[in-house]
Amino acid sequence: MASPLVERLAQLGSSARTAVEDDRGQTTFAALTERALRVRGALLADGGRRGADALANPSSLEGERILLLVPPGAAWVSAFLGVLLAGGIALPLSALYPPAELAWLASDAGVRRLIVGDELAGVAAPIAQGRSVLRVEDLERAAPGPEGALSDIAADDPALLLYTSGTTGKPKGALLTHRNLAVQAELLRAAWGFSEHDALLHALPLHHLHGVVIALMTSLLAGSATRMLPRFDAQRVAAEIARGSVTAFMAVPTMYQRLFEQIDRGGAPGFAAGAGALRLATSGSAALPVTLAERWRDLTGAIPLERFGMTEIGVGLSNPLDPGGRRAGWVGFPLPTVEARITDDAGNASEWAPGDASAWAPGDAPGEAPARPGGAAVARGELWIRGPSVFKGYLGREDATAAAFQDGWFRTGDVAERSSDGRFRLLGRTSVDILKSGGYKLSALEIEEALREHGAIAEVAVIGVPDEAWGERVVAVVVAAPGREAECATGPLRAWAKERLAPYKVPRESIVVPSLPRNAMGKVVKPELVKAIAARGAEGEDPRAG
Ligand code: MLC
Ligand code: AMP
Repeated sequence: MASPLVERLAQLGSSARTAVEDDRGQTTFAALTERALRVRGALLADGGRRGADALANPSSLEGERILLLVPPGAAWVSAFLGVLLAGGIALPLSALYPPAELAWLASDAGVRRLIVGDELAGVAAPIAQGRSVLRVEDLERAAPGPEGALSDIAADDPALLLYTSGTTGKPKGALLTHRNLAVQAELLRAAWGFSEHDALLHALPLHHLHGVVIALMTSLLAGSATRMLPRFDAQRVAAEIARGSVTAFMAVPTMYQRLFEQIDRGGAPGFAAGAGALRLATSGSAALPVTLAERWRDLTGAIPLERFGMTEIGVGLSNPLDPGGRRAGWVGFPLPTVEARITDDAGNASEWAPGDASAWAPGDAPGEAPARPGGAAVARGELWIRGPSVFKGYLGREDATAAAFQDGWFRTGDVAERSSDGRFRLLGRTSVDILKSGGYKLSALEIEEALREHGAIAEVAVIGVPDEAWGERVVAVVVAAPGREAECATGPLRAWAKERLAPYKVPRESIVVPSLPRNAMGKVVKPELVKAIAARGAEGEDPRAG
């Protein structure tokens, strides 16, 4: 079967409507498609020129991973689509990553070519190391490349590689196929009522599912306009919303928190009217605190539409478009095509079939999806998901892919509860080592592994402490090598870690302790540490002391 994504892009390709608006101006679907086809042509021609690496098939990159370091905007989208249309796999990364982390990712993904925007040439330079660095501006001026071969791209060909942290030390590259992207975008278009009348305000990072797929692909494939900002900046976002030129906004809870701080500073004139006029405001990637949801409702008349997603499965559960059907603190119902299962501690499973697609027509709240025989009225346990939006596997990690699935179900590692009226809510994670800070998923083990390279650290435990602004705050609890306590204090440790880890993985605090609490097996009892450190914060002590 041919790629449904390519087919949809072809339908949009002649439209004179605005596809992307960035700080350089507006780009129509027709112009964007033309630019993407030129990128495709240049990638194929460049690939074909490289002696030993010559393409076996001159009209397909056949799954070559191409790293993108391009600022958000039309050029990012044309580079991304160009890679996909050439049969390649896009690996979009953040320019905020330090060179060491970018180099590791490029090498894990087997990257031979990078596409960079001029502004980010300096970021790309240290990781070039024998790889070719292509300027997006040059690619967009090339000839469009061989015609007709676009239909050779199959639905199950991988299109996107997103690195996600897990319970192993290093992140794993999740491969999402053309079908995954098309299904996810279509599910959300239908459930959230996107159309060519929409303009989405986009300020999410473009190296994770939320920004690339949930926001950008949904808007783009629905034929909506996407207003792309260079980065999230509360003042800028508040001004755009106040201007009333967008209809939809998607964000992580920390962004809502930042917007309220902006309002409280008196720095968001006209915001309430603009926000109230939005057709849709969604929240995801982390739990939206009920207080924030209610504050948004007081301002706009409706709580944000909260939904649950994950890199490997896309959005699985969503509150309905109809504000009356939403419930604060809950993430809603399985989307059509999504099968959900809850397995309790005793191994008892309840399963729910995909919701009735007609129940997801815009404006309607879905009805009760019947539990299969044996299904409990109220179920609580690990959430498993199955369906066509679930990813293909981790790049080069058959072991990890096999471990992530059981009987064809993807095990999310999230603990969920399903109420008797069919709604789901999340209760936490099965692993204490998976953290969420500002919507970014972090592996405590990955951060510990990096910190252990520091000569002054004898032992370390990384934990997530509940935090109003970030959801969880990353804290390193450290036993220092004798006489080297000063090097383990927050300031010096953060400076050291910033050279090695993406900024949001760097612990916000380091707490030096004489020893770590361990159980009889010698394992650090992290829940105990979290409680102790959260209590210190609550008592108003300086958590940096010690
Ligand atoms: C930035 N910093 C963070 C951080 N983001 N620290 C911890 N956690 C984070 N999430 C650091 C900065 O590096 C900086 O460090 C300091 O905090 C202050 O930075 P800032 O400029 O105030 O922050 P900002 O750059 O504005 O970032 C905040 C944010 C960002 C909320 C805009 O975190 C963000 O874009 N989050 C979205 C993450 C996301 O898209 N997740 C989706 C995953 S997919 P210093 O040292 O300089 O002070 C997924 C599936 C699904 O989860 O369901 O959606
Ligand atoms: P990621 O691996 O970065 O895609 O993050 C996916 C994880 O984010 C999920 O497994 C959940 O733990 C969390 N998540 C996403 N949406 C929500 C939500 N609405 N509420 C709580 N947690 C969420």
